[in-house]
Amino acid sequence: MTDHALTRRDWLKLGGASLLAAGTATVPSEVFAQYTCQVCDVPADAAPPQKTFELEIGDTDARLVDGERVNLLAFRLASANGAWTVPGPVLRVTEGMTVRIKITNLRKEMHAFEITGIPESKTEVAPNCSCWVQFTAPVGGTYLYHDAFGNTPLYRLLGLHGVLVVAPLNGVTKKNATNPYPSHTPYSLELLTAPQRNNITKLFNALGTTERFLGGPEGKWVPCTDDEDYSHQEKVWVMQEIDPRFQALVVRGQQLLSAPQLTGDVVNNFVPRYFQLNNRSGFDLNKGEDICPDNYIGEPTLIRMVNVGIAHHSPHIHGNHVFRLSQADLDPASPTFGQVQVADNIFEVDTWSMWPMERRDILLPFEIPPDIPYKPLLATDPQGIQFDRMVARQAKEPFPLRYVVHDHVEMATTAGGGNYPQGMVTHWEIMGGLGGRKLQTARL
Ligand SMILES: [Cu+2]
Repeated sequence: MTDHALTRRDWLKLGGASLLAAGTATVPSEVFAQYTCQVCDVPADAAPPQKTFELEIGDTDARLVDGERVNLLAFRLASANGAWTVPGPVLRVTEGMTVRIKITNLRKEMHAFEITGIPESKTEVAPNCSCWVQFTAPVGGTYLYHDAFGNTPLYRLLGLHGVLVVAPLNGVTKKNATNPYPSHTPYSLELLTAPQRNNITKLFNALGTTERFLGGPEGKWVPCTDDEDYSHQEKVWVMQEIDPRFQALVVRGQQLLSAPQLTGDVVNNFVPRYFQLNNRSGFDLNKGEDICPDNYIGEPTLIRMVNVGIAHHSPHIHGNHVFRLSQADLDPASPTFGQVQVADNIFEVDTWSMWPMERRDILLPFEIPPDIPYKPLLATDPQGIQFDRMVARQAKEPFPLRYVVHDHVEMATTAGGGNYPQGMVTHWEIMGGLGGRKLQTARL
């Protein structure tokens, strides 16, 4: 790299090449062969699965924020009857479970499947064929499934990616003299090192029980149930990028078009023009329960973030700091490559890095923002009369309070080559003061 300022392309290279095994091998679709289905069933004597998913690989399209349309490769649950989604469906399992996944390739080129950090989940699937994989769910955390066929990020960038959430087996803190309410955490406490366990335990126990994190027993983090993609207190954000020149290679029902000038070196040829969360950007991210946390004070929210693109991102939020709970080990040379690393020293940050293939869990505490006129009154008025005035719209800052979420890597706040702020920009929302959810539910 030269000593002048980084160009856009250099940034992309930095993001992609430094962390990915950036394959320059021939892209699979260059070879148009007749495939026969390989035998890839789980052995007849394999343990019976406790959870089974059937995924299909096919194609779909999407309208981008500026009206452009692109074709995408997509996953769907075989049972979903036609609902192809990018990212793919959120798969939820519990640590230690025997999980079986059937992958059926409805496209006309070879595809592959793997879950980062779970080597047994890896397979390849020929056109119109199915393969089964079976594995034991690893420790609690956020995982990413994707198609890395040919050892390039091509199919991942074209849309074949999704999140697997592993719920912990022993994630609940103990009730004792100093801790009146057991707290759910996203991690298996017994499997953590002492510093990790202490940090996670202290933070999740503090929720709802301290002067800073209000709410009492209602102020706890509540995990998603098994059949939910997301909930009030748990969101899944998939950061992705679109280069329409690559998407144009996807033609519905046909083999991927051949374009060696692009696919011969995906990382260096890919120039993202759209920067998205869950396949939307800018105006299209102004609402959506999958993305926008809209909760009351004292409803801490976990955000599971993965970056499936090849650019580096640096998300930043206003209003509250977040707690950086865990990340994936991204060092291919590390013996724990791909595994979830829970922080042994939890940092409170207002921006954090998201390298390609990074998976990070962060906790948005929904504490009282430091810049609203509520906290000074707390000592004399624990019920928060000022908050009541705000709810009644008698104060200068009525609810909801909305705070921006955006990327500090500025290019990612644009769309279509400069249209600002139509990129990776959204918001979170404080709907009201303490106990607001209860009141709202009572009214309904
Ligand atoms: Cu900002």
